[in-house]
Amino acid sequence: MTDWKRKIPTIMTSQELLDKAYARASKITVNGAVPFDTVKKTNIAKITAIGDMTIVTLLKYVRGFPKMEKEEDFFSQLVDVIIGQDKLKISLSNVSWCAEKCSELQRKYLLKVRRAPNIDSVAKSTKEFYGRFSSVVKRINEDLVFLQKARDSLKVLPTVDPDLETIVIAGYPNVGKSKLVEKISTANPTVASYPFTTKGIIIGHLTKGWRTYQIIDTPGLLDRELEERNSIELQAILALKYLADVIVFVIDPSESCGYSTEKQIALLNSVKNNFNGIPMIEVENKCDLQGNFTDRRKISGETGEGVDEMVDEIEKLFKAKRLENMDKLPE
Ligand SMILES: Nc1nc2c(ncn2[C@@H]2O[C@H](COP(=O)(O)OP(=O)(O)OP(=O)(O)O)[C@@H](O)[C@H]2O)c(=O)[nH]1
Ligand SMILES: [Mg+2]
Repeated sequence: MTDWKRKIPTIMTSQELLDKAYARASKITVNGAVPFDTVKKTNIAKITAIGDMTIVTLLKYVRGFPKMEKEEDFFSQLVDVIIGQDKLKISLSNVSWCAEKCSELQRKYLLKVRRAPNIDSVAKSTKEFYGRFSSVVKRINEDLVFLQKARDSLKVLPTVDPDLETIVIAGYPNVGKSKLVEKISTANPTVASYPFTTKGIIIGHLTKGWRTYQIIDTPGLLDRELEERNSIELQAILALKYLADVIVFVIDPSESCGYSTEKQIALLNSVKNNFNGIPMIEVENKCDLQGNFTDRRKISGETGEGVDEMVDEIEKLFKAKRLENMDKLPE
């Protein structure tokens, strides 16, 4: 699933597909015993090549796009936000239809040409094949153009691994989310683009024993209350729900982030409501500074204070979650 983005081929337009197939076919000659034989064999080879090439390419397009069967899935949600799942499904099914039609035409005209009694009749049938084939391929041009756009949009989706246990770090800007990801990551975090934000999301990995957790921070995503966002952007944010196994909500009681504690707590409540069911740890960061700290877990991404203990708590939540999932397994 993770590398499907690389598998989607460049999608040609109808005209490009036809030009390519016809150019290839124009180079084909097959020698026969007599001129009639030569013409017939050559045209049979051309029809075969044009059909095969186009069908193979179209089917490659259909297979290249990820199957979005599970709606409750991070990628499906994002695909829906960015390009619309329904539109994608319709275009892909039109491309399949076209491949099927091409195959029908190829079979039909190979038979016609094989049975043609003379050179004129071979030429006539071949010409007819070119005409009908072109028109079938041209009918899906809009779908091909759409798929090419979809491909470009999908390429900017974040490269996250949906199979890894994932910690999502949320909170207002400047509260120290990125610094925290950096602090607890075993390797340097990478930046991946995320729809509707100019900033990317930061992805880190934390390896503990033989387990690797994925840590994702949400810069610029949660800086306004969820209720205020437009629905498209909101959907993109909520897609994180399908990825998050544990949420760490970071509060900055020093308020050096520029937001009051009150505002931060309001966002915390809104995240709680929208991501309900996902275990959440609330931490107060920047404990090396002065502020209205409460009895929540205190940490400092700067000095590292309290960070190991926080990671222990995260691991405990994962353990509990795994046990819970084991209970759900069929007997
Ligand atoms: N004193 C102190 N400063 C911190 C701490 N954690 C982060 N900072 C500082 O706070 C500022 C913001 O930190 P970031 O990690 O970039 O914050 P962020 O939440 O990722 O911000 P956005 O990406 O804009 O949402 C930086 O100047 C950090 O150096 C901390 O524990 N103590
Ligand atoms: Mg950040």
